[in-house]
Amino acid sequence: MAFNLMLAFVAIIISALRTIAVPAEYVVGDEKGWAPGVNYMAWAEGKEFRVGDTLVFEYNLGDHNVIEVSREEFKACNVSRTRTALTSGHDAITLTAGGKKWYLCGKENHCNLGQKLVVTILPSITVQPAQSPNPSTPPASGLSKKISSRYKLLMVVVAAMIML
Ligand SMILES: [Cu+2]
Repeated sequence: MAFNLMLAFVAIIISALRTIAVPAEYVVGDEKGWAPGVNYMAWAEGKEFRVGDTLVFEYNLGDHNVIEVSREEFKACNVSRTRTALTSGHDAITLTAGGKKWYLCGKENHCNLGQKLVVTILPSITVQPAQSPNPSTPPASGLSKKISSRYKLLMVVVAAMIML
């Protein structure tokens, strides 16, 4: 009895863990890094940035910097307020909220040369594991996915309480 419960508990935990998305780390520009003349629009296209993910800006110390700016400043390549620049050469920014974020390099005319990045950050969500091959199972809608992962979490809690 206890063993069966334990097996069920382990199965539920594994199942629940599979629904949790692992945060991703993106090196901005990949091997080109953070530099003028790189098309960061193209780089960002098709990527899904989510809350919890990290952007890493790689560049030679002193050559560039990273400033988070407003949409207007981004468009104009003109930092109109006093803002703190990141200058380490390996600037990691963890995305903590959904929505748009704008970054540019504040050195010389680098922004005008394309050293600017806008990202759209999606909420961190749990991702359902691959559909079971069972054809009788209809594809779950977004809502039922949420309910089912909540249900799994509830089951984990219940199972833990029973075991304690
Ligand atoms: Cu620069």
